[in-house]
Amino acid sequence: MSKKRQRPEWVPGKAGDAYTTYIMEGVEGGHDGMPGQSGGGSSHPALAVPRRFSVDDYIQGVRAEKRAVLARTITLVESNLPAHMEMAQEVLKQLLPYTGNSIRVGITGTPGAGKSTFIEALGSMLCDRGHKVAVLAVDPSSSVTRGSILGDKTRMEVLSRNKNAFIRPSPSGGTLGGVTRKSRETILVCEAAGFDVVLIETMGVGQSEITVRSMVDFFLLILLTGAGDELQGIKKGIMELADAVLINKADGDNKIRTLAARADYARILRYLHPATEGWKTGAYTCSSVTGEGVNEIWSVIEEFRRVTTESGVFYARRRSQVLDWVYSMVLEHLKAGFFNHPGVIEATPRIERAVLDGGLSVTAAVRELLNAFEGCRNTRNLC
Ligand SMILES: Nc1nc2c(ncn2[C@@H]2O[C@H](COP(=O)(O)OP(=O)(O)OP(=O)(O)O)[C@@H](O)[C@H]2O)c(=O)[nH]1
Ligand SMILES: [Mg+2]
Repeated sequence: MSKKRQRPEWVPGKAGDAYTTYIMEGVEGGHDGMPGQSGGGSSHPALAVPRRFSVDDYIQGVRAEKRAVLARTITLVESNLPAHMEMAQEVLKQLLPYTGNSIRVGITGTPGAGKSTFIEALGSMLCDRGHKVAVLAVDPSSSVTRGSILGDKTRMEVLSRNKNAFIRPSPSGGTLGGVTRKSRETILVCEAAGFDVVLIETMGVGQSEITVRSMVDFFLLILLTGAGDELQGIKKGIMELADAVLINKADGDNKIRTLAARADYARILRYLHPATEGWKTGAYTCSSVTGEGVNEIWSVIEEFRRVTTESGVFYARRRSQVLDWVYSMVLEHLKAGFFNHPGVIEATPRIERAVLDGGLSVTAAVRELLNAFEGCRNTRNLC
């Protein structure tokens, strides 16, 4: 097992800041997920962390809202090493009673629509009001664009310095399923650390929107105007996932156009199936730069929470999300087990060739692959 140690990458100019976020890869080496005291966030004795953490150290640190321990716990949760995963599950189990007390908001939209800038504006406003805001990213391509949320493109410089905010870049590596597990568990850890607002920026396209929808209470779609076609390639399906559509950049010369776009979207939304039972998805405008309209969107989110809590939809969705999570993980495991099975790996080239040459039907190919996986056991009924 390699002892590869990850070098923490500090946000420029923030070294020693107890509240600073730093970017770190998922753990692959033989350590327990943190760089030890040097990377723990501070040389201040109150924040110093020992090299090896027990389950109790994690729990107590998270519950005491220590940033360095929170970051370290998330790193543990993101680890793919079996020993870390086992420990992470024990930590999560013990943190579970303290989770669930946040509003989870997913934010999606076309590239450059202003998602990060909006999060900076909303998050800063909420922190000023005494909320504790965690910002996470879900990006299935993050193994390539690792850390982009805090990279050159970041619009969260102010928020990342706020003592009430915690920003975590996308977990690195793996399939969307792997990234999702890490993101969901990270939400729980943040909640146990007392964060009452969790904002999740989706950075991928397509499937990641559906995945983020399945882990949040409120889903916000940020759009722009003036991009030619009014729907900007946003499919009807994505609009049907949204609890609010926000047309951003309502400032300067663009303001008047955003108002027209808002009316257009409001009209379209009338014909779409609402994402949440008993809630009417509306269209709004805001400027993340001037801040105009940001407060209004937060009021919409609060109203959503009130209405859906009263109707029971809020917790019904949370419960069904947990079950979805269980079965999506079961499917992930089955899928990985299938494609990594030596018999399947060996048989695949021959079967693929036979199907493409027309010598084997698709159904027969499926049966052969399943036979290779299960050794002829009970596979006939599946085909
Ligand atoms: N005028 C104006 N510009 C904005 C507003 N919001 C964002 N921008 C600008 O739009 C650009 C993209 O903003 P981001 O917040 O990075 O957009 P994003 O959706 O997070 O982008 P990706 O993460 O790359 O998909 C930046 O140059 C912002 O300064 C706004 O409300 N008004
Ligand atoms: Mg962004």
